[in-house]
Amino acid sequence: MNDQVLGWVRAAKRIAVLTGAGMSAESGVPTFRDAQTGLWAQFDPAQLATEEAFRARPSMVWDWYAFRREMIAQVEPNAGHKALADFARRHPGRMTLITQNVDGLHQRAGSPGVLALHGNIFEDKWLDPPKACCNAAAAAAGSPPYCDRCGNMLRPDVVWFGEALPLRTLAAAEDAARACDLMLVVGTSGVVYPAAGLARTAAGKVVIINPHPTDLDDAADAVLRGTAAQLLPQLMED
Ligand code: BJW
Repeated sequence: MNDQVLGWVRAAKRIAVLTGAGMSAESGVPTFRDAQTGLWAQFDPAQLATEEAFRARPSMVWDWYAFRREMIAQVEPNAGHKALADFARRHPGRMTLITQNVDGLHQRAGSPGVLALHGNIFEDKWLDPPKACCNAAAAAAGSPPYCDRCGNMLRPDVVWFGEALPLRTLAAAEDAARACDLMLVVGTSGVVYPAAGLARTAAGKVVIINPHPTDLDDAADAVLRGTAAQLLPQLMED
């Protein structure tokens, strides 16, 4: 382990952690953009992760999310998720955990107050503003489920391209980035904004944990080439 970075962790009063899909890779959740194994190695994201795609092919997009829900429900938080949750338990109030992941694994590991920028794959919301007749608990079974009075469809409560991030969650993440003296950027390619911008506006030192180069490496004070489940337990052990 890099002694300089260990020193930064020990000295930091406020640590922000920004995680991406690589955080959950060792739990068995595929990333998006890894060339061979990524979810988008065979799919065009514009065909799946936009409102336009859902309106054009609701069953196809719904079924893709249903497949991912089933897969994620079967995996467990890894040693990296657990190291962050344990650190938060030992150092209440010292760390803010910001994630782009929709898989809920940080929350299942026990991390408190997770700022989930891109939503939660296990929750649904109405595609169009709900009317009085739209009752999610009584939605007609379908792929996707729908309101049998007005035809409104349920969709996963995740943030697609072109959609705004949850306002308060993003504001809290921006505050944490501006206030931190250390930001750990774990398992993200750093290509999706505004999440990636948090690393560029971090007030403190920026440390990247990733086995491969990322778009944020130029913003880093240190880059640790390794995986989340290997490096986080060593880094967060104190
Ligand atoms: C490991 C590892 C191991 C492997 N350990 N590491 C500024 C500039 C340019 C464009 C824009 C901009 N601002 C906004 C945009 C547009 C757009 C955008 O960013 N486009 C770019 C792609 C060009 N952004 C948006 O549209 C956002 N909305 C927005 O800006 O709204 C504005 C608005 C305001 C007001 C009103 C209306 C609109 C929304 C972005 C939503 C992103 N959604 C997705 C899908 C979520 C749902 C789902 O899960 O299906 O979020 S896209 C996808 O990418 C997902 C991820 O959270 C996100 C980031 O991916 P991530 O996590 O980085 O994964 P990968 O696969 O890219 O990388 C994995 C990494 O892990 C790799 O580096 C590996 O090496 C590494 N790794 N194993 C550690 N074991």
